[in-house]
Amino acid sequence: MILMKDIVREGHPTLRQRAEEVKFPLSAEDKKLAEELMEYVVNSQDEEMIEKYDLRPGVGIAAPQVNVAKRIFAIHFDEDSGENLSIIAINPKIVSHSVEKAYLASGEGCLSVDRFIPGYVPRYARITVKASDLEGKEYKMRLKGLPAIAFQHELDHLNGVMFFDHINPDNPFAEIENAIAISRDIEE
Ligand code: NB4
Ligand code: NI
Repeated sequence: MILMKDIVREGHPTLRQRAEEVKFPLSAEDKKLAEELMEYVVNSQDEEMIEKYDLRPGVGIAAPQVNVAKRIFAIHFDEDSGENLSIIAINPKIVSHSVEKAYLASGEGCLSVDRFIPGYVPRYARITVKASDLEGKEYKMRLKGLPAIAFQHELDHLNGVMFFDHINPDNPFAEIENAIAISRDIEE
């Protein structure tokens, strides 16, 4: 299972690389990696597992964060989070997006960043995405709200982009044109 020691941190070169497309059928290694990414996210939302393995809670994690430059990530919102989304995304793409932007009112954090970086992270409010599942079957979905924010945060990791790259350096809380604020209580 993935532990915090396996997660590379800010400054590690893999976090600034463009990750490679994954070939199908998936190798046993890639299948195991994808499943372990999902396992981490699910474990990181389980009080006992958090306690036992000192995990940092998360709703998503991308392969480059465990030092594998491959285009795979997992996102998991458990049922009582009100968002029912649990996906493994392989070779994900944003097909189209709204003009309207959105941002988390509380800002964003990252398992690969061991410091709080204040500021709004502007993202698209609504996106249509496509990706492949473990069997190589392509799926398409429309996302909005926190799931859309999470998908864009993870996709950024596959392109070597960190959330703080999007924060306005001069005024981190500058009003973002044509954007909606998403407020969620994020207990991290
Ligand atoms: C990815 C998120 C940062 C902004 C929003 C949130 C948490 C992360 C990073 C968008 C995606 C990880 C991956 C949370 C969290 C709310 C839901 C359910 C019960 C606890 C969980 C806490 F932990 N971000 N952490 N950061 N990243 N919500 N929640 N709660 O997930 O670096 O690249 O369990
Ligand atoms: Ni992250």
